[in-house]
Amino acid sequence: LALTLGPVLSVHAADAPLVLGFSQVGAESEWRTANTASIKDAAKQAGITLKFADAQQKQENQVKAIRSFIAQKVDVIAFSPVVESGWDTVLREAKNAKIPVILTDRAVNVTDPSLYVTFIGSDFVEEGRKAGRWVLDWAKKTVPQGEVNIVELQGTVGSAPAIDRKKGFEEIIKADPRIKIVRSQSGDFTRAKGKEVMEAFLKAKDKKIHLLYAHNDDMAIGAIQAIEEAGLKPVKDIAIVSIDGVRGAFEAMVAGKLNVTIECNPLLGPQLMQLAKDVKAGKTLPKRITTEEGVFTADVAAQELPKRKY
Ligand code: GZL
Repeated sequence: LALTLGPVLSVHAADAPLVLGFSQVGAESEWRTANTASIKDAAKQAGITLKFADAQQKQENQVKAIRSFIAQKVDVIAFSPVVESGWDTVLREAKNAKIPVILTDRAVNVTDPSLYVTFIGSDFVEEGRKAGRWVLDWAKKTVPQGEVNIVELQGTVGSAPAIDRKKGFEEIIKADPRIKIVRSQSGDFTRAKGKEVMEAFLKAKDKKIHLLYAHNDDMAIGAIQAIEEAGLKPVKDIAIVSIDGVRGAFEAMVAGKLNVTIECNPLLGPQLMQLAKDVKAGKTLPKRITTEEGVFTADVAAQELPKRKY
């Protein structure tokens, strides 16, 4: 009996669609919207059954979602962690349940790296460095002498992109001692919060602000509204550098309201689905997979806009 049933069972098991549980940060930005669309479309294309949970940017909701995926005995769990720390316990529960975990977009700080199989996402430190290099060049050309005061809109407190984009930027701008970050606060990656914090920066009126460094385009777009409402001109009065490369950023550059955006690719869906299949098939994967990204300045925005996929 075992002999006759064996092949049938194995054939059936091989055909059952892979079930992937995905815990998403939230819906805080254009980048996130594009990232979610890429994951959902790619699951459909790949014939993968996707269980998708939106955490509204709360870590406890991501922990709950991962526990629910474990209870449902999904084949693979993937998630974009809203913050770096606090994952050891729930990832150990997944490991004990023999469910492999793939990290996408953002990294985690865990004591035991075997708690996840691989991490696919951008190099945020390099993104910060790219922004810093653009600012060094801009400062030389635009503010030839005297102090160069920068205000910074940080991403979500404790998130890998916020920590690393700050780190990479500061590593580069220290080459020019005239350049100083005079105010820095989190705008939580959203337009609304970015506008609110920029309003506060502008009200302070203690130092002339030469440039805004925003950790994502959505906060930059919010800040542009604050700058205009304060009767100032974005780019002309306050230069603006941001990260993501979403459609809104290209439109702002075409309108002459943003200087440059550093690309951060959200279209990780197809690679994630292939990784889930590889993990299920027992393949060994590299621990870290990065995505290639560019830098887009206002002078190329109009020609690039029609080509953008997010
Ligand atoms: C970066 C991603 C960040 C984006 C923001 O990979 O984690 O989160 O830069 C998004 O737009 O909110």
